[in-house]
Amino acid sequence: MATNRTFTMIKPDAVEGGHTGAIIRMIEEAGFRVVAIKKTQLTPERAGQFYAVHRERPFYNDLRTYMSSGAIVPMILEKENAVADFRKLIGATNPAQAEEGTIRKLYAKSLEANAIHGSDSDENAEIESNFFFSATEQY
Ligand code: RTP
Ligand code: MG
Repeated sequence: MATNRTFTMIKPDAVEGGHTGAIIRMIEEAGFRVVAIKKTQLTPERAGQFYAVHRERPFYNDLRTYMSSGAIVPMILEKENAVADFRKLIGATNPAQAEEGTIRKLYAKSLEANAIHGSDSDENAEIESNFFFSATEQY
């Protein structure tokens, strides 16, 4: 399988909780290379844009508010089979259903405040990477 990329962000609850370093360590120990990284905060408008695919869902407004409530740490990651392997590393959306040893099992607080995002396809990984990083920041 060829090396490819995924996009992630550590969400406000996990940054606020002081788990950024531990989460990045887990990601690197799982074999991912950090291609790009920063700390920033979304406005409600930009959070809504990022999760626009969910705009008809009942949780959309809460999600916008939560995702703009504090600092986040977006990253681009590289590894063989990056998208699928990263989704495995983070675990199920609902931490109550996440497997032992996954990032969400260890650090998520709730279904909404679930510590970390992971792209769900190669196509979305590229769109989401470009949402946060210019071409000259992606090494
Ligand atoms: P993500 O996009 O953040 O990696 O999460 P995911 O694929 O595992 O889950 P998705 O269905 O894309 O949902 C996006 C985020 O919305 C919040 N959520 N809240 N209250 C609710 O019912 C609910 N459901 C989802 C979570 O923060 C979820 O990660
Ligand atoms: Mg998703």
